[in-house]
Amino acid sequence: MESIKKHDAELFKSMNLEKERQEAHLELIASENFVSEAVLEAQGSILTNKYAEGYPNKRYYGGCEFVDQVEDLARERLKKLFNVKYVNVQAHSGSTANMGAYRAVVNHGDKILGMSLDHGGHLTHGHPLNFSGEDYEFHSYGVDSKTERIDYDDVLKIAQKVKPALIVAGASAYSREIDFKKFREIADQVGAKLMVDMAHIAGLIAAGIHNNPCEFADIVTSTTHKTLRGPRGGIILTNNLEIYKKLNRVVFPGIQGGPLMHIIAAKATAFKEASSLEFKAYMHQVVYNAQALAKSLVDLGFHVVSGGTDNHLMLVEVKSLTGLTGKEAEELLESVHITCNKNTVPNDPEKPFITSGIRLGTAALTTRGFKEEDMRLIGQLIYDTLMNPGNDFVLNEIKDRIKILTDKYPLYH
Ligand code: DSN
Repeated sequence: MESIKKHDAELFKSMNLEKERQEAHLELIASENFVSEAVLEAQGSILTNKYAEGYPNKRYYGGCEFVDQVEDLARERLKKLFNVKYVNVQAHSGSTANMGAYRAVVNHGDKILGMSLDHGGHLTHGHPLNFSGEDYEFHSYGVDSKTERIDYDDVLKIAQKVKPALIVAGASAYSREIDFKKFREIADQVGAKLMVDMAHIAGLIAAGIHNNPCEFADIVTSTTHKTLRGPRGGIILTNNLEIYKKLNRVVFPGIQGGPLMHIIAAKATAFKEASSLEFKAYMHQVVYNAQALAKSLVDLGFHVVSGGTDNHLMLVEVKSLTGLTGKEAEELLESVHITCNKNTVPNDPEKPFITSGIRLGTAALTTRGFKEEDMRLIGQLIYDTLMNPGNDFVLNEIKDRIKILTDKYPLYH
């Protein structure tokens, strides 16, 4: 940040504070990660200067021969990573990727069945204030009240009643492996198309830890910045040529103008990283770490939704044990440098801005090198923090323990 430091002291101050925050805090937000130097370099590169509306070899601007190479590289690597025939790497975000996917496979006003937000779904899966809830008639399925897992028989029953044109599988706060084959069978039984939003678990799928939705779904979307550990952005994948042709028109010129070529370059290098053996080992460690953290929280008396996790995240109901709402827990944890987000738990009596739970994820800390023993210690520190609101002596001790931990695993040397 040398040039920013020299030419824009005001901006540098805030950016540097954020760098220090990332270094000094335990980052447990399940949708965040720390990218490699290569991804950072690509995002900060001269590719940001180029307009390239259209697709490789069919652009609306001159001088695109080299950015064509970049986009082709990203596309080829992505296809190989998920063993899929066609991809679009231009979506600026997960949200526009989902908008593109909906427009490619259903019509305005059609019925769509997705997971309800308060059971782990996502805003773009039909929230009334989101474009998805405005443009389509959304219906929802949730998790079973006893097992707190998706009950596929129940999904089928709802699908038979609703008769949706599209079923959406995928979530932003669901800790169990999703059976995409079962979702395909349900979709086939009711004559619906199947879309999978794999944003949270894309890294696990790339590493072969969870089943690959590209084998079963008509269309698959993802962000690239969560477990996949790339730049902020979206991608869309399909094995269906007709859907692919429509999708490309829908993304450009339908939704977006010029693609962000510097971000596409960063996606390309992230896809290369994600195809390595090191990445596979990293993803396994993410899951081991999540399981160690979940177990330590359960052992300490917390209710972890569904009893544990098969992926990188968990939902922890904090209110019954600590008397704190999710909002209070988030704020208290932040005060000792543990960063996470409040989250509704299934059938939460609290409003989404208050909640009874928090969501924790291990992708970012695992990138720093944290292992299971560190996770067990973090579980204890979370417990000690939430059981001692207002006890400055204990909270300061916890802060010191966290400093030792973050110093042990430096970020960006
Ligand atoms: N906001 C993301 C998350 O935290 O899961 C989803 O887009």
